[in-house]
Amino acid sequence: MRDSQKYRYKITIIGDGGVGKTSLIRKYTESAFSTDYVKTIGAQFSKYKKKVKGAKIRLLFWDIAGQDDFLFLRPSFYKGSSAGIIVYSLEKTRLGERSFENMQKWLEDIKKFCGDIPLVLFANKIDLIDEHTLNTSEIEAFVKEHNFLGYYITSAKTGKGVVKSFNAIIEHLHDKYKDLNVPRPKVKKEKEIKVKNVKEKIIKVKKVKDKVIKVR
Ligand SMILES: Nc1nc2c(ncn2[C@@H]2O[C@H](COP(=O)(O)OP(=O)(O)OP(=O)(O)O)[C@@H](O)[C@H]2O)c(=O)[nH]1
Ligand SMILES: [Mg+2]
Repeated sequence: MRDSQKYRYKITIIGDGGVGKTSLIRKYTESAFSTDYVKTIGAQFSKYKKKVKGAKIRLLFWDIAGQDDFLFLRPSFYKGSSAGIIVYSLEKTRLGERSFENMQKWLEDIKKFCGDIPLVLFANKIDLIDEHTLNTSEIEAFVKEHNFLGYYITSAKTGKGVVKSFNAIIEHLHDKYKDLNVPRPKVKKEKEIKVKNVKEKIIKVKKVKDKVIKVR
């Protein structure tokens, strides 16, 4: 398959600080996990290649810092997102509770800058609670009310739900956008034509200038 048949999607991951955004991306892209918490500064992106139904897909995961210190930078990081993942933590702590409450804020934030892009919810850190005690009715209501594609119960630590959830959103994106995603050679060709046109224009302008000079 030629380079020309690659597709590109930007997936933006948001949610409160410490819920596990960086860890989830790392688990999916590198199968690795660390218990250390290194706060993301501003944002960081990870490139990842994947094949879906024979098509080469290039993914760009934009991991947005959850801490409010970086609030002012967010609009520029959101730009061009094909889809969004909102993460909250299931842990029974203040961080966990607040991360659920703040999902509304994150949702408004991404909608403001990206419009109606496909969204999914990840309820992370399932390993920290007893799964049998998990009541999914609140999550289901939120997802339904805001028209999310769905939700996934995940753990970046054990890997539970991680591959399945990322794959699902990538496959959905590809189904939705594959016909709109312009293969690279077409883009190159258009650019070449534009450059040619610009050159021609420059030449024409020069000629006109010459004429003007001649008239003078
Ligand atoms: N037990 C458990 N810990 C997790 C899980 N996911 C992340 N953590 C831990 O939670 C802490 C925060 O994880 P990060 O991935 O850095 O969180 P973040 O959402 O990227 O945080 P910011 O960069 O500040 O926005 C780290 O200590 C991780 O090891 C999980 O599924 N289970
Ligand atoms: Mg992070």
